[in-house]
Amino acid sequence: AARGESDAWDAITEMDEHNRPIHTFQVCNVMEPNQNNWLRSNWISRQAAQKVYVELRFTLRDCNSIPWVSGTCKETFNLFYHETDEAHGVKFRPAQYTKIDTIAADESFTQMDLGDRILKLNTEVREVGPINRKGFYLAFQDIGACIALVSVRVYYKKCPFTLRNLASFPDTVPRVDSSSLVEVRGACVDHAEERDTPKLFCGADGDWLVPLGRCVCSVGYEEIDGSCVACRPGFYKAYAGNIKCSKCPPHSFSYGDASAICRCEKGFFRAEKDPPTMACTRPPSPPRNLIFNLNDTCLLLEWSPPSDTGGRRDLTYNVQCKRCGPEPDHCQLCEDELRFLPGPLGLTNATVTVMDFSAHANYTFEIESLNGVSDMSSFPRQVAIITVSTDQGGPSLVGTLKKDWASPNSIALSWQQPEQTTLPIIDYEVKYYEKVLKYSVYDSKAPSVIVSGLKPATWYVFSVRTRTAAGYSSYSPKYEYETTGDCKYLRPSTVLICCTAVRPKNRVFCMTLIICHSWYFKAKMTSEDKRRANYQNGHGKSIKLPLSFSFTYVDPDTYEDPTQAVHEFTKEIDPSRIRIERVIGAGEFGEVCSGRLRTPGKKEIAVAIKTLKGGYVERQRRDFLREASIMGQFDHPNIIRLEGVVTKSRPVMIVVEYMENGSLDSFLRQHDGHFTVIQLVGMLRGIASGMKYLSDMGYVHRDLAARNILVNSNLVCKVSDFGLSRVLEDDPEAAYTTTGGKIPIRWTAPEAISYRKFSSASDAWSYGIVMWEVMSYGERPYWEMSNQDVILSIEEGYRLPAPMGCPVALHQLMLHCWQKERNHRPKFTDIVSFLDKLIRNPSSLLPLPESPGEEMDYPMFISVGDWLDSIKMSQYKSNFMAAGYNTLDSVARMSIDHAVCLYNHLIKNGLFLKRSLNLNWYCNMVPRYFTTLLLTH
Ligand code: ACK
Repeated sequence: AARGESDAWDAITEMDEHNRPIHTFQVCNVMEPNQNNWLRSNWISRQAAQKVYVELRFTLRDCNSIPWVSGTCKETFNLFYHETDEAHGVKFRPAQYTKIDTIAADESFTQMDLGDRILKLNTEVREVGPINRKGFYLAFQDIGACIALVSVRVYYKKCPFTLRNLASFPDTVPRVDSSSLVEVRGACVDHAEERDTPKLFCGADGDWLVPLGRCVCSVGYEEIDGSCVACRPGFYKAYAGNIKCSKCPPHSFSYGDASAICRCEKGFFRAEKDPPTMACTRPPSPPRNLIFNLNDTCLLLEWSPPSDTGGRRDLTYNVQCKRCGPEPDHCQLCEDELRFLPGPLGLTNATVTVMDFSAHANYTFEIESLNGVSDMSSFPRQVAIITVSTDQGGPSLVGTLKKDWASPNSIALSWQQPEQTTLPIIDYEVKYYEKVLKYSVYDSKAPSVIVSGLKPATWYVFSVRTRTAAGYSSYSPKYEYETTGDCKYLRPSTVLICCTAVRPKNRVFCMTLIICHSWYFKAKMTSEDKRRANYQNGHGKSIKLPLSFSFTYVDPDTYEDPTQAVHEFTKEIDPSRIRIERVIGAGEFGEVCSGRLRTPGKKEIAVAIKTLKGGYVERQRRDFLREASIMGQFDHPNIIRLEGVVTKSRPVMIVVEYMENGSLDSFLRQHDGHFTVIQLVGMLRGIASGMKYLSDMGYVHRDLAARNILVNSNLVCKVSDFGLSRVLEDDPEAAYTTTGGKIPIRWTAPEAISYRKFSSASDAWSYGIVMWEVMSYGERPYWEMSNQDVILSIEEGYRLPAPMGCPVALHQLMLHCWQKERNHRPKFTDIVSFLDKLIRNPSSLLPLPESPGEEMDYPMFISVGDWLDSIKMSQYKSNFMAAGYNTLDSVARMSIDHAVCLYNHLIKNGLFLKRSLNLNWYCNMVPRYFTTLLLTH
C-alpha cells in the first residue's frame, strides 16, 4: 500500500495470539478532531473481471473504552476506489475517488481485550463495479477511528473451467448484472462429437447452471470418467453415443484399438443389412430328405430344412428344373416350361407344387437352400437333387383357346378338336386359375366350356388338355383374360368420393359419416376402453368429440407406453425456437427458467421452461413428462397453458406460458395487505373456475395449494403443478409422513389422508385452505402446529379461524369446504357462483357477520341463542347473556379473559379440543378467532 497525504497511518508489525507476526496499517488519532487520514493501495489490475469483491479484515477500538475522547473518536472508516488505465505512481488526489461504503465494525475491542490479547477481527466484503478501466486503486479514509487494517483481499468470481456432458467449458467471468446469465458454448472432449450444442450458463456467483445439450463419444470410443476412451481389441462400438464398447459378436474379431466394427472370421459373412451387433454367419447346408409326390395334374416336391442354417433366420429355397434326354449330359433348363406354386425362387416353406409338366418326361429338380449371405460365399453351393419321370400323357393336342363371350362372372371358351388321335378322347380338362391364386379344373366332354363363378375385374389363366386312355396330353398354350368390372365390388373409398355428388342435404349426412368413421378409428387408437371407462362410470358422461366442452381427461398412466401420451397430448417444439434468458427457480426435476418462444408467423411470447436435469433415469423422465401430458389436455384461462415440450433433444423441457408474478403464496407474502377484498375474491374466483373445469374433466388435482397457483401480471391466477397424483398413488407411506413428506397434510381432506380417497370433493377441501391462504396473505395454514396435531385437531372438529379482516361470508365458505362429510362440501360450480354473487354484491364482503335476513347461500346465525343451539351448546345461553354477549358481533369481540375462561371450561368438561391445541398458541389467537373456534365445533 502507498501512504496518503497525512502520514497518519503507520505500517506496524505485531504478533497475533499465536505469536505469529502480522503486518498491519494502523491509525489511532482519536483525541484530535477533524481527522482525514488516507491510505491508498497500489494499482490493482482488474484482469478479466467487471465486478470485484474487496474483503477487509480489521480491528477497531471501542470508543467507549477510551476515556476522554467523546466527540472526536469514530468507530467507522470509509472505503473508496478510483478506476484508471495505468498506475499513477505516487500521485494521489482524494477528490478523484468514489466512495464504496462506510465500514463499521461488528466487533470492537476494549482495553480489557487488549490486556487479554484477544484480537476481535472483523471481516467485511464489498462489491465494486462495474469496472471498465484496466485497473483501480482502493483508498481508506480514516476520520478519527482507532483501526488496524490487517488484510485486504481483492478478488473476482468466475465460473471455473469444467467438464460437463463430455464438453469442456472455459473459465468464464459472470455478468455484472447479477440476474442475467452468460451463455457459454462447450467444446467436445477428444473423440467426442456434438449431439445438441452443449451449453452452460454462468451465474453471478460463479456457479454453472442449466446444462443444455451434450457431446457423445464417437464410434470406437466409450465414456470412462468424463472422457472418451478407445475400445480395446476384441471390442467395438459402431455408433456414436453414450453406450459402452461391446464384445465382438460370435465369429468376428477386432485386433486394434478403437474399432467401429468387428471383422468376420474366414468363411463367415455379414449381409448388407445386418447390424454390427449381429454374429457373422455363413450359407446354409443343402435341404435334406427331398421327396416327390406325383398325381394326374401336379407334382409335389417336399424336403426338410438344412441341418445348418448358417446362424441366420432368413432361409429360402430355390428350385431349378432340368429336363434330360436319354443321355444324362443332355439336359436343358426347364423352369420356364413349368409352373411352380408358389414359385420357383425365394420359397420360404419346404415344399413346392409343380404343374404343367409333360407326360413321358424326365425332370431333375435341384433344391438349393439360401440365406442372406449365400451370395457372399465363393464356395460352390450344395443342392438336393431328385429326378422325376412323368410317365403319362403326350404332347398338347389342343390348339389356341378362343373366347366366345364373357360376362363379369363367366366366360365361354372353345378350342379346335384334335384332328387325329390314336385313342379316342375321353374328355378335356380345362384348368383355370386366378393369376395370383389357386387353380381349378373343369372337365368337359365337348371342345368348349362355360366357366362361371369368376370374380369380376380379375385376371384369369386358362388352358386345356385332352385325356385319353393313355393319360393326359400336355396343356395347350395359356390363355389369359381379365373379367370386366361391376358396381357391386367398388371399394368403400369410392363411396366416399361419391358423396360429393349427392344433394346438399344428403351431403351433410355423408360428411358426418366420414367424420364419425375417422373418429371411430381415433377413439380406438387413443382411448381404449380401460382409459375412458372410469370417466364414463364415474361421471355419467359419454365421449363426444370434437367439441371441447365434453372432453374428459385421460390419465397418461393408462398408456402402456407413456411416450405415446406425450405424443398425443403435447406439441414437440424445436429447441432453436426457445431462448433461455434466466433461471427463476428450482423445480422438482431441474431448473425452471424464463425465456422467449418464437413461433413462425406469431408474436414471440414469454415462457417458463422447466428442464429435466441430466443424469435422469427413465422413470424420472416419464414422471417429468407426465405433467406435460396432463397439462396438454387442458384449455382454460385459469389453467396454466402448455406451449409444448422438447423431448427429441437434451435437455428435455416443458414450455409453459410465463406468469410474471410467480407462485401465489410468495406473491401474497411479498404484498401483504396490498389488495382489496374484491381483488382477493377475484383471484379466488379464478382458481375456483379453473378447478371447476378440472373437475368437469374428471381430473382430481390432489395438490391444490397457493404454492401451486401461478399469478400473471394482470393478477389472473392459474392452477398448475399436475405431477403429484401418481406419487401419492404409488406411495403408501406418503399419506402418513409427518416430516413434511410427499402428502401435503395441511391441504388435504381427512378421508384422503386416512384412506387415500381423493376426489373433486377432497380438492374442494384443499380449495378452502387456499381461500384461507389467500385471505391471510400467504400465512401457513395451522401455523407452526405439527402435521400430527393438524390431523388430530381436524379429527376433533377444529377448523382454521377466519384470517384477520376476512369477510364472514368467505370464512363460512371455507368452513363449508371443510365439512367432514365430503358429499356435503360445495361443488366447484357452487363455489364459482357463490363468489360471483359476492363480487356483484360487495357489501356482503364486510368483515363482520351479515345482518340477519340477508339472502345468503350459507347459513347465517341470527342470534347467539340460535347459534349456541346449532352447535349443541344450548346450556351456555344464560352464561353468554349474563356476560353481555347477546349478539354474534359481541361474541366475536369477546375479551381474552372470558375467552380463556370459556375455553378452559370447555376443555375441563371434555367438550372440545381435548388434546390438539396447545394453550400458548390458542391464547395468541383469542379473542379474534374465538367465534370461529366455536362456530366450527
Ligand atoms: O415463486 P416463483 O417465482 O414461481 O418460483 C417458482 C419457481 O419457478 C420454481 O417452480 C416459478 N415458476 C414456475 N412456473 C412458472 C411460470 N409458468 N411462470 C413464471 N414463473 C414460474 C415459480
